[in-house]
Amino acid sequence: SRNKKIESYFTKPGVEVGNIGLSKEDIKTSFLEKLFYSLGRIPVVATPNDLYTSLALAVRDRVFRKYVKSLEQYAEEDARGVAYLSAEYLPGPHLGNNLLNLEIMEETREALAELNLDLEELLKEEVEPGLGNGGLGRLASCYMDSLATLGIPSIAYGIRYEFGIFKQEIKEGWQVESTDKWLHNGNPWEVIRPEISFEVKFGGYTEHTRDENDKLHIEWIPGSEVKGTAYDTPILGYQSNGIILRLWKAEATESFDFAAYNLGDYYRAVEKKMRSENITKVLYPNDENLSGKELRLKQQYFFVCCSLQDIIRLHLLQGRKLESLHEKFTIQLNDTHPSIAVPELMRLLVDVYHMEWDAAWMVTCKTFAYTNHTLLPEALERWPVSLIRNLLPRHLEIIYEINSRFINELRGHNFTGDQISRMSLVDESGEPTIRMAHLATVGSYMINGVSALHSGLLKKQVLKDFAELWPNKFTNVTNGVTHRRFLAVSNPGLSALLSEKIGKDWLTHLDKLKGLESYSEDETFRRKWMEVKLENKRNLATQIKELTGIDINPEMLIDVQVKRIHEYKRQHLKVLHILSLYLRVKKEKDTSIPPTAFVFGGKAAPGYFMAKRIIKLITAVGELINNDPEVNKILKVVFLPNFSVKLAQHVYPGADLSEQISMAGKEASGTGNMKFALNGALTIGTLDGANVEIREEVGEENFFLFGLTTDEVENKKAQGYHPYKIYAENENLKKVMEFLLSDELTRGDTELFKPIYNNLLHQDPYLLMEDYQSYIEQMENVYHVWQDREKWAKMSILNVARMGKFSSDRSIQDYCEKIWKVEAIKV
Ligand code: NBX
Repeated sequence: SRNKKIESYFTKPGVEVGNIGLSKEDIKTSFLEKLFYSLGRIPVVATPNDLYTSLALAVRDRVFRKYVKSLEQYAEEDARGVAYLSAEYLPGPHLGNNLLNLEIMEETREALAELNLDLEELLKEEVEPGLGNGGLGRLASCYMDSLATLGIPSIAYGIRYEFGIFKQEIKEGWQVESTDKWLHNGNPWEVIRPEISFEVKFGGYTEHTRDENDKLHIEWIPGSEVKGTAYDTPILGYQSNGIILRLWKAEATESFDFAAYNLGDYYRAVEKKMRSENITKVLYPNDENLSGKELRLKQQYFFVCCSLQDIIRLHLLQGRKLESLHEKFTIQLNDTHPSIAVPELMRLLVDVYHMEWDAAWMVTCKTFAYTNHTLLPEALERWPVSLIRNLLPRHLEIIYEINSRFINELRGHNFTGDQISRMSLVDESGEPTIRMAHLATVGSYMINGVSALHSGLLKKQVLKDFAELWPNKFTNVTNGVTHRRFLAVSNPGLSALLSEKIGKDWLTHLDKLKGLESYSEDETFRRKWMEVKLENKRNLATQIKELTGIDINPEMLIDVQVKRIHEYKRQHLKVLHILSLYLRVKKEKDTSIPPTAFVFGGKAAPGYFMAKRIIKLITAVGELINNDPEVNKILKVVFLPNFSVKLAQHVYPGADLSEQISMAGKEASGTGNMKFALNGALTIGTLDGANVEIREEVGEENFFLFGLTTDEVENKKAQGYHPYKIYAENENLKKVMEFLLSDELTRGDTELFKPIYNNLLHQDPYLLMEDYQSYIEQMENVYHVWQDREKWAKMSILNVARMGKFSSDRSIQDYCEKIWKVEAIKV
């Protein structure tokens, strides 16, 4: 009501505040205004970053115009909404995507051209927020895109890491890490919201007292406090309004500044300030669990605590009661990273808002839903009880209370003692730890895996007992990717060809791609298809040259494996295949192999010894092959440094072959597999994760399958697996393996690849030896089909035509229907 006068300007029909038009002239004017008046720059001294920032600010105004409208609408409709809690996001560059969503890509290109500027050059200037490790963080961002496009009332919460995932350089073939200073040039896409800030407590102890009615009151007396402040980034949808990505930054609380009445206290206050800010300093670059890292638990609690306080604020702001929280909000936990939210919501409801335990537990269990992203035992989060006791003493009490009530329930259901100790939230087999997956499962109304296979295994392995207890709480939502970023923005050539044939509806309804199927029989269309691919391959070759200095002939088969480096993902299986080809060319003088460029990319966790060695292996093989004139016309090996969303957008469109070769049962879903196929690459892969469903959709005749199935893997391991035997009986494999130790490859450092060699020969937990022959044979088949380009093109077209299922729009619709029961708001 205070701002009624201002509001009248905003809501007057047909009246816009400021210049936010979408014509070429409007964009040009805004761009110049931003350059002169927001940055205070004259053209002669404007840097490329100034020009980029001016354009970004001009676009941001238009994004906010839409976002503000959607806010109004949500408030009016009092709709049920989603809060998405994720410790990681990988949005990728914002500018190009926002131009697409606003449908002003061409107008902007022309406006800049009239100023003698090149849009592509400005797009290159953007530094992306690397606030995640890989698939899980990127998935969260794909989901933001679809939530916005579909008009689902939602808000995404996370952490504003000052330093994101490390920058990877390759020095003498090894990965070298340096800090990612993504905020160095400022960030035109975010707005600080100083008024949206909350206090977060840590440490201390709890005090239990009884009042005159013998009611128990529990107070948490913290040892320290920090403040979390909101930084908002609008995420626009296609032809629709946006949603907010709200990231929390840690700061010192005011009270510490005020306490500084003398010099000694002043310095102590400053020190405290620095310690507080540490919480959101840096992303842990591990895509596995790092048990016992106190700062990591602090990060998790910090962002969960701020987010829940914000959700409660929004709920109460609408004049509602906390008893109805679950009716207005559903909170999605992106893996267990935010699962401390379960006891935290209980604490807020019971201790702060004085709700009875049972009522609070009812609200809590109806509010949360949990997505699991991994079955790897080493990746499941567990926190030592001692650590939680020190950092979050009240939460430990609440977890114990939840657990004891849960165990009572199990006793009522006649679960055996064995089952109960398996299911307990507390693992007491060694140092007592809290199993966060169990906590998330007990505290949620729904639990989902991320592909059909993975969701099935979740019920058979990790959460077996829970699935027996609550069969209806388990479901599957197969992952998806935003085809707007990963096709429309990143592959304009293919997009134009698609739209020319089937119209533009695929941008919002990816299943419209089905309309392409018949064109696979059309020779002219196939030619155009291959021309577009070749152009994309040229572009990729240029990128490769710029980043590595290596020349790739774009006519080669471009065979790509980009993803985090992990033994289960088996980058080293690909290396064994490359070495087998090398030995064929070199020793057998076989020149019949079709020219192929093998492209790798991905980061290794800095403390993951084997993964770093695998990078060194790839680059050593590259050195050997790329510099050997006898081989390098036929084979090339490239390791692309610092794989990121930005780089990925160049890679997927230029790939012919997509490598999805994890050991069956290990990759929860994979999402790169979808991005490749969507851009017309064919897949060689195992029956793992979403590969299974991709193959189902595109047809088995259009997918190169190899390797053991999940069941076969299990049986093999149960029977006792002997990799050495397989090696000893396969002459070709033996030669390849011995080559790992050769002077040619190691340049005399015989120890260099021994750890990999020994591991494969004697343990081989991911069955490379077992799957080797099947892989080599399927690669021969790939080459066979590649020789027939017409057939390849047909398969490529059919792959794209049948990828409709893998849009994140479909995934979000699944979440809405199967889990959230939330409906879109029409705008
Ligand atoms: O999540 C990935 C899975 O490995 C993929 O199969 C799946 O497609 C993707 C999306 O569902 N998991 C993943 O990326 N995990 C992490 O990045 C991660 C980060 C921090 C951490 C543990 C895992 N502590």
